[in-house]
Amino acid sequence: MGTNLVWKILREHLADGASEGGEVSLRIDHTLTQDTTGTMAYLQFEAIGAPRTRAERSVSYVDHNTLQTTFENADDHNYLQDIAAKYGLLFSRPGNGICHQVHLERFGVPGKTLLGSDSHTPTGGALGMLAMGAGGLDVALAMAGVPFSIPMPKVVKVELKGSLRPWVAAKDVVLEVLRVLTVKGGVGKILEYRGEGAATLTVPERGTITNMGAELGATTSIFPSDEQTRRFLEAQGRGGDFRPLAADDDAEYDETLVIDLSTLEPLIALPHSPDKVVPVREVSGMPVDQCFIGSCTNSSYLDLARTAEILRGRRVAERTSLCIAPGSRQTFLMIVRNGILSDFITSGARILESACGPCIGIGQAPCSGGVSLRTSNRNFEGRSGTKDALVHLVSAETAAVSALRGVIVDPRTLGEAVEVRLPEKYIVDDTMVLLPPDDGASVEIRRGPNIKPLPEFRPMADEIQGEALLKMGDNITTDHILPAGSRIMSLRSNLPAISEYCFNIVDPSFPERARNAGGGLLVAGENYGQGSSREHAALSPLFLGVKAIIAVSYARIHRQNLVNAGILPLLFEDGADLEKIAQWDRLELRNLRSALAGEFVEVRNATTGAVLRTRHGLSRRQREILLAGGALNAARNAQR
Ligand code: MIC
Ligand code: SF4
Repeated sequence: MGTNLVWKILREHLADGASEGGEVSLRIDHTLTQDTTGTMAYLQFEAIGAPRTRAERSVSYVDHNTLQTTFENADDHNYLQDIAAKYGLLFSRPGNGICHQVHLERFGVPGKTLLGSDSHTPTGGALGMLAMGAGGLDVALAMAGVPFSIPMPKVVKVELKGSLRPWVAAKDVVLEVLRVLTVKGGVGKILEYRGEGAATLTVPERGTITNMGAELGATTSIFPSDEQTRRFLEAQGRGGDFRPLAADDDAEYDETLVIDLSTLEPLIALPHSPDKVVPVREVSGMPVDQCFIGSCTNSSYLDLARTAEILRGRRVAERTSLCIAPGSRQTFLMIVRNGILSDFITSGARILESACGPCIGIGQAPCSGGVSLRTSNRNFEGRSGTKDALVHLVSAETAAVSALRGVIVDPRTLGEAVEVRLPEKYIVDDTMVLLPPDDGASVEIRRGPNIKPLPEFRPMADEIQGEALLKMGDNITTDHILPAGSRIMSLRSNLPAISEYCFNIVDPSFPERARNAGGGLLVAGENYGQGSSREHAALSPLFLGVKAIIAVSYARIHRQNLVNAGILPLLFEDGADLEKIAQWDRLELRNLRSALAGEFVEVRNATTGAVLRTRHGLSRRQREILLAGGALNAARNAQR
């Protein structure tokens, strides 16, 4: 039996083979960070004490906190720029674009591993990279040369048959996958796309699909490196980076999903979850307050060129605002030079800088109760900046046609489909990427007052006692745990300040209650911590005294972030036991060191007298990290 593409790349990168506890540890070739996770990642990299990044290519991007209403963000940008110069990283300046788009265009290489402190790092899978998201500390460790571990993945063959019909987009493909698999359907899995349908999709279209694999909870998604990849890299002036890569014809997979592209129609994810997917026609006619075309999912030149074909010579509806953010400076330059920008402005669109912007609630918050149609990847409650906004996720085509009509509408109603091809040559101008000096030793690092020292990490106690400070249901997102938005996100380098917003969307009184109770535990349902890679969603609860969490299941990145922070993430042995704990119940966990050596950890509910069995499901590596009081302590101990 032959080998699938995922295992071909994994095998080339195995650090210690498959280790105990069902993990695979991998050598990492490329790393990326973005500003809102980067500051914490580099504070930790400094604490690890490595002289320079050991990755082949490390890029620090500034693309999230680009709105500078007060000093914090600009200070953080300066810190990141100096860190890059000192430690041998490329620095992509604010204005150069969204990390995933820019990495795809300028840096991604087929067959390489990429670790990024952002959950949408798997976008790189569009080029045949094995690209994974992680917390900042894991990226810092990878830069210091420490292998990165993932749970032994199940590889899913996603066989794409046929080809897309007019007006149906790559976004509709991934929305269909979300409809079928749901937001937890990808946990522990890598999706490998292949088949005749895959061959018809360009790299930017593949990028839309691999990008939203993050919403499935998948470890990553990947396409083969084929003629489409060669064309894209050559158009980027990087033909030399091309390497053909594909699964063997008789490759084995753990699971298979077949999608016939020719049967798909325009789809839409309804509020507040990316898997609440229905055909657009089912909700057509609903008035739309706002459309946003942008984000790392749908902001490529191809997306904007298609949008221009739709908008040219037409006007945006009077009660609808259309904003467009090109994903990268390259795309921006392209649309300026070929007149697309003028088409946009003439149609009444509002143009934003190349950055995450509205996707993460940094600007363009919808009106109260507003209906917003976005080409981004997440429509979690409150993420747009307006708690009661109704955010829907769609393709650029659906957003553009709906912006013209002022109501949600199936784009097929516009008539003949637009035909846009991948450019022969992209404009290449990398002057907004700064190269580090050969020796950065003398670089002085500017540290603004927003950059606060790291918290103290203490070795795990043998006994944990406390109240269940919060009891939550299924699919709690990192936006619930630590909300997005420009105000809160500017505090990412300031743990004491940002912790005041911990669980703000669930219960704003949480920080005060946690402090008054002297810390405690959290209880949750399935897929706890889905969404972002932000390790602040673990560090803030830690800062407020949370010592353990008991959940039915966890999202991969968040679970590892909890371990890295030194918070014990336990699993209910029987999901129904969730009902045996109420908020405020007093919980006791004893003899933890010996319990962790085995499989089970007993939790006593001192309020009701019930005794529950939980599992830890942790590898030896993870247990050692927890006992040391987090990954930073463990790394420091290893150096002694
Ligand atoms: C997101 O899309 O939620 C973010 C903002 O890009 C996060 C990273 C962060 O919280 O800084 C992610 O996806 O990892
Ligand atoms: Fe930025 Fe949104 Fe992409 Fe996150 S999902 S990296 S906030 S554009």
